[in-house]
Amino acid sequence: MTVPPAQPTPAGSTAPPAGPTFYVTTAIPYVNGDPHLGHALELVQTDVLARHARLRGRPTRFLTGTDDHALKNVSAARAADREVGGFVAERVEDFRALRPALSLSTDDFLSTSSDPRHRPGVEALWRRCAEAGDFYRRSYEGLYCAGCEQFYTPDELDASGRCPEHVPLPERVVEENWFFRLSRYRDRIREEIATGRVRINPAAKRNEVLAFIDAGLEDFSVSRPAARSDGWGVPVPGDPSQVVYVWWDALTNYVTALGYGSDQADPGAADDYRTWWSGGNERVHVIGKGITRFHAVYWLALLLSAGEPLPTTIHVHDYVTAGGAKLAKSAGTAVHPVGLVDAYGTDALRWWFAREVPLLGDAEFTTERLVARHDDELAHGVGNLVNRTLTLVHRFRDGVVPALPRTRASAPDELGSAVGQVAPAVDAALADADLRTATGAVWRIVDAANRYVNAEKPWELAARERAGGTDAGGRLDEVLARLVEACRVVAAELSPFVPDGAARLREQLLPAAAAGGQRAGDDRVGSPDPVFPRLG
Ligand code: MET
Repeated sequence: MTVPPAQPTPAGSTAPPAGPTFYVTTAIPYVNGDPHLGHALELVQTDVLARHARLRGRPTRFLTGTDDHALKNVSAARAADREVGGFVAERVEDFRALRPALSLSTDDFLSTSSDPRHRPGVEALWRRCAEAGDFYRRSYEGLYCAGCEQFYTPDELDASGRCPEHVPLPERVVEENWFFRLSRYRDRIREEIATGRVRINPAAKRNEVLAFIDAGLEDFSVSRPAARSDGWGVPVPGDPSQVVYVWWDALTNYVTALGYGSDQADPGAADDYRTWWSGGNERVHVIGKGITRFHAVYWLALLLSAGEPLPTTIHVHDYVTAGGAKLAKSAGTAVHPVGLVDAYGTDALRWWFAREVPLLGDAEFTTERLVARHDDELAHGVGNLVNRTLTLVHRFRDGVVPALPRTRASAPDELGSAVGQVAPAVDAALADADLRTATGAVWRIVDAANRYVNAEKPWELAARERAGGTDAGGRLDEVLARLVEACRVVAAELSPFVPDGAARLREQLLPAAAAGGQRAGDDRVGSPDPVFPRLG
């Protein structure tokens, strides 16, 4: 369990006391293909939410992992002529490696095939639903899309018989499966979503889910014959001829990582589960649009059946595209995030996600846009502001930051309001996972501070001070103090988005604090060094 103490913000104020806990998760990718930019987008978005919550002093836990028991992982292993366990274990490492590459602050990583916490939790949840009388066995014939790991009805497929996401045609499968009585939960699921107790964000996605529910919910198949997967998967409790359907298995990761099921007699008893998956605490999933129904409908149904709390928020993002195609291995357009980080750096990639991916609608990735965003906003905008500020403090005050004047004009000027409003604006935007609007609020400070320097002309104030002009020195103190404060607030508020660059900014802006201790009355800044060297 990770509960960091409340951090004082670099601007000097202490964060508010810890409120409810904040548990945030990504979807767990299948490991049949390479990690792509779509995975990186979701990991970075989730990391921003986690880092922001910690910055505000909230007890936070961030989980990601891998979805190992998919049939398509089995097929990929067969195609590579490999034994599935070894193949999957190797592939999992490629996903784990995204943590350092993307500077993620994950607290936990769960691989569903190898993590000992997982299987007991899957079994416990299954037993709970069985006790609720929600399973029955029947034979079933349907069209199965291996890419989605899902059965489709003919009317859900397009004229050529394809699912919305994949090129290969679904396959006709006839088999005996365990079914889950989803239809029983329709009204309760609808109610939870319509009232916002389970918030689906953005609202357009909530409306899609409600329309899907209103079209009727049919019971769905939750197991597969073990023979079809060479026995790969979690055996159905009490029926080893079947393995648990991979979506059931995968969704459960959100609670098995908290120890759900570690005590089979009392599955919800684990400390982590009680801390992070209970009562008024926040339980937040970040997912892509293609899997909304699994999270917003099936997952809620399983939890309702087992009598467990529901997630509080499901943030749904659209896709990153390259050349107009969704970035997925099956569509043949994967762009490897680690390769991009090697070429352009983590800050640049994270900043592109924050600035160019809208809340609704797909975002087309190009390296030109990535370079332009980085150079215009980080290298030029933030970099120049900090560089100018530090240079002025060194030239005119030997690197010592003057104290901020105690009294300020009652109506804040442009810079004052940009600084004063940034935290609530970022909080409100990130409550909607709206990274663009949040970074826009930070950007307002950068803009206002650059205008402030140009308007106040500190070099002229310094010349007047040297010539003995009354009050020029006091005014110069105030200008420099306010600029340093603005830069420190920018560095703090940027830290969820570009943590590496923000840490380097902090070293220059608050060297003593960054090195572990600052004495009262000794407020110095470090030397300016380009924090975001230009890429273009
Ligand atoms: N493996 C799934 C996918 O990539 C996500 C599972 S999230 C519980 O679509």
